[in-house]
Amino acid sequence: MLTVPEPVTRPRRERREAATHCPYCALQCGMVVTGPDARDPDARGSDRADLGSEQVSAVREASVRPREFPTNRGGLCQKGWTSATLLNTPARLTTPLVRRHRDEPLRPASWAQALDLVAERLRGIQAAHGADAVAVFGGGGLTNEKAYLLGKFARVALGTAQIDYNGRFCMSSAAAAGTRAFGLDRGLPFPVTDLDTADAVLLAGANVAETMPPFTQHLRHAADAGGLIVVDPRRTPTAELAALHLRPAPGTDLALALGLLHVAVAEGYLAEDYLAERTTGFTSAWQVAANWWPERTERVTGVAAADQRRAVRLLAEAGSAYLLTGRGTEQHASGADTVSGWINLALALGLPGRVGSGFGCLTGQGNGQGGREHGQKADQLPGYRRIDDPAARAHVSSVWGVPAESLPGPGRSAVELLDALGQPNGPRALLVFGSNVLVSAPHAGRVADRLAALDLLVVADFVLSDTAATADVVLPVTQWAEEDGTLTNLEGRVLLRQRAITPPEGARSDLDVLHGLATRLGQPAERFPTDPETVFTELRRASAGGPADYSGVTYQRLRAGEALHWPVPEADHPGTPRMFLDRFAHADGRARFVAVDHRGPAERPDADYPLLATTGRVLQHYQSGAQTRLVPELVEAAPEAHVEVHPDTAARAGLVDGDLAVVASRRGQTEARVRCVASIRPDVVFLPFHFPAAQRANLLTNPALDPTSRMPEFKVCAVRLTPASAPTVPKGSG
Ligand SMILES: Nc1nc2c(c(=O)[nH]1)N[C@H]1C(S)=C(S)[C@@H](COP(=O)(O)OP(=O)(O)OC[C@H]3O[C@@H](n4cnc5c(=O)[nH]c(N)nc54)[C@H](O)[C@@H]3O)O[C@H]1N2
Ligand SMILES: Nc1nc2c(c(=O)[nH]1)N[C@H]1C(S)=C(S)[C@@H](COP(=O)(O)OP(=O)(O)OC[C@H]3O[C@@H](n4cnc5c(=O)[nH]c(N)nc54)[C@H](O)[C@@H]3O)O[C@H]1N2
Ligand SMILES: [Mo]
Repeated sequence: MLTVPEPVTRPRRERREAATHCPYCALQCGMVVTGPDARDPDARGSDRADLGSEQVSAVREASVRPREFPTNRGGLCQKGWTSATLLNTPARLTTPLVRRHRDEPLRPASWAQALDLVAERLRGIQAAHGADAVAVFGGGGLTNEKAYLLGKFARVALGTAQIDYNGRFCMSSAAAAGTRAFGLDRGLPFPVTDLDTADAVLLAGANVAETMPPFTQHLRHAADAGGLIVVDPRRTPTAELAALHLRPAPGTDLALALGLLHVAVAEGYLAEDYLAERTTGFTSAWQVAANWWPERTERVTGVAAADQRRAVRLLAEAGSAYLLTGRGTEQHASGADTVSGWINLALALGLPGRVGSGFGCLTGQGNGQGGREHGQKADQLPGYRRIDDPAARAHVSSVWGVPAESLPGPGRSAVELLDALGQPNGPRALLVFGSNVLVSAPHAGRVADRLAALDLLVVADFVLSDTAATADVVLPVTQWAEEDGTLTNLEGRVLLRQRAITPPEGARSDLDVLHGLATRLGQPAERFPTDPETVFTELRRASAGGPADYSGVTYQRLRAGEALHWPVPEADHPGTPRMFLDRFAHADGRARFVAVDHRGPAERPDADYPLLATTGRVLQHYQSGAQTRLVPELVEAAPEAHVEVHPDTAARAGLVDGDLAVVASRRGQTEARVRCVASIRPDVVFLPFHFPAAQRANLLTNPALDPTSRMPEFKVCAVRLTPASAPTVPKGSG
């Protein structure tokens, strides 16, 4: 595999450059950041009066350019190209903010005041209500070091079981299904460059042309070979690249996967030798799929039987075929079973665990993979260990120097945690690191009520996110290009993001914040190191022997450009770019078929709410938009929420393209500009979730949870569409 050595950080006059990676998604595109050097007096912003304003910005402003790296090959998307804007933004937080009462404005405070206040309030709340009265919410954008120390902080400094993170909104269903089938969850168990020679790729619910644009390079061969299949209710830019676009109704993917398995068996494509040697459980999975005749599948999903057959033939007759899933197929109350349905199909065709074919789930956030391995998850200890496993507790507690009995057990999952805030027996304080739940959590109106019921909300962020704006204490932290840290990208490759520029005065790293709070809560200083490499060295020990074993990864090896995909169990281990080639991770070495059946969405349309709403992303904005809504080029291209509607559906609602509509569900309503799209299913509308306040798509969404993964159903709820009656927002504004 192509590996590009990471150029060593080197001074270049008063500017310096660092080879690093993009702040946004899990593709972690290679880029170079150029910025003011710590050693450059002009860069510190003090004596600038003698410089003209152009000179000032030339010295102070950071910039980015792409570099060659296997995931992006010198490409970047619009968010990547504009990512330096946030390093230079006037909206940057540089001082802690505090308020004593919710009706007061946030006021600047010193770090000592802010941390003293938080520690004192946390101690008081825990003394009165117990350790679990304080909760922690993390994020998949945090580096491995931060995610690890956050989990340790919760379990050791706070002694609370109540920690979970936004990956519960993102990767949990994929992770649950992967673990169930293969014994281990690594989103892609092969490097993305393996896709470069694929003849057929089925993408279920992933719109990579907008969510990971440079990734589409890896699909070119399959697209040119006429083997790209996209499963999406909308004709997305990704579907435009495909030879075959299947448009199931939202929430019916499992029926489709069962139907395709039926066709594969009926048409004689079953990989019998592979099944016998490498899998168990086919018979029970087949008992379900046997009932999913193509015609029945067509009635439930809307995908024509002929297209189902074509899809199976394209996959089965390709020399090299892959099946990949994204959030479209996963973010459902039956998401884990749906992914199992796709895995069953991949196993039946003999794809996983072979060179030149495979199954994978596309991880979303920058550290969506590493973020789900190192203990910020409610049921987890570092190294992807289970917190209810006595051996795991013994190992990790010995690394942490605490008694195993002192570690709490599993806590509430993200949606359940948010739902319990301020309730009797629920947490009364919440610390948020790396998430903007007021915009991104389902049933956002309810989340706002729960946050308001807290005694204490503390948010660490580098900008005043929507959630931070409602907090009692806001702690200003450093961001990607201002600090070192490792991330694990969508192919399980551990990367070093290097510090390129000096943080603004006043901002502290998340590691510093955790250290400051932990010591104030009585922890020994050395238990919460602030140096990322020191934390990583401890993480390696904590992960040793676990499923996600990082023991052999070092900053030195990463700086030298080694391509280390976990597990890396020893110092001289070359890493594991391809997993499962000899055996799967279950004790018997075999992959499991899981017998799953279609259930359909948790909420159905009716006369009052006749349409199905689904939600997702646009190219220009990232997640809750806290970051990208501060980048002028991106705001100009995508200024406000829109709703994609079939022209006939719009006409029936009395709407035309460009009108402002109210979209209402059983939980709330939101406003969005109508965008008529002839290629969307007439029974479906689509809204991006990146926009704030009254434009939040999550005012609509259903917090129904998957029983296994506890992931909410972001991708389908019943809605109605009406014109925004009075001109609440003047047309054309935004
Ligand atoms: N521009 C941009 N890029 C991003 C992000 C971002 O916010 N903005 N976020 C990053 C993160 S964290 C993630 S998780 C990834 C997500 O990446 P994707 O999974 O590609 O993104 P989504 O837009 O959420 O969903 C993909 C598609 O699912 C479709 N869909 C909706 N309902 C269904 C359904 O029932 N079945 C099927 N088969 N499809 C359905 C939607 O129409 C949508 O086109 O993107 C990453 N990259
Ligand atoms: N309706 C709907 N809702 C969705 C989805 C959907 O498809 N539809 N997708 C879901 C998915 S897949 C995801 S991943 C979530 C994501 O949604 P969120 O969890 O809200 O993610 P972000 O918007 O990235 O928020 C991250 C926040 O943390 C800050 N931040 C970034 N890096 C750091 C750091 O290192 N330290 C600290 N302290 N702060 C940092 C950012 O400035 C930002 O304010 O949204 C989910 N919500
Ligand atoms: Mo995500």
